[in-house]
Amino acid sequence: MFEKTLVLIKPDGVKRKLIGKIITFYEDKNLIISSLKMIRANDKIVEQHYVEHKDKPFFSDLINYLTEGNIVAMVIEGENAINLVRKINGATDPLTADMGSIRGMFGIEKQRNLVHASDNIDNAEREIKLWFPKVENEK
Ligand code: FUP
Repeated sequence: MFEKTLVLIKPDGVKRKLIGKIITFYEDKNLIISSLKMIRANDKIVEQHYVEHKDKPFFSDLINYLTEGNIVAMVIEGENAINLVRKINGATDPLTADMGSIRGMFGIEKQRNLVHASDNIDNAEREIKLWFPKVENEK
């Protein structure tokens, strides 16, 4: 199925100058970057983004991490884009992530794991609206 998914390159990915390498992973699998912007996120948007984790013990650390520096937000499209992008990203913990994945190759720790990608169609739609609320969303 042709899908859209929301991907973030988190502040550690930007600081470590991995933007180009990370985007290349997606493009090399023929996925399309249909929207892209760099932003410094505020607490409000990140809290909404990670609403499903709001009661977890790591929630406040997660908000601090996502707001500490610039983020690259992207909408990525293609056949099975949701699952394909999550496979390219690798498991949440870089220690267990496949070595050929972004987190497996460049990840150092479980929380600062470089990238985010939507995990299902409903969340993809919700997250795309959250990060790209205006014209980009109407394409
Ligand atoms: P993922 O879907 O791979 O991004 O992972 P989750 O939705 O499970 O977790 C979201 C973010 O919370 C992760 F990217 C990192 C952080 N996290 C922790 O800091 N500690 C944990 O035990 C689990 C997740």
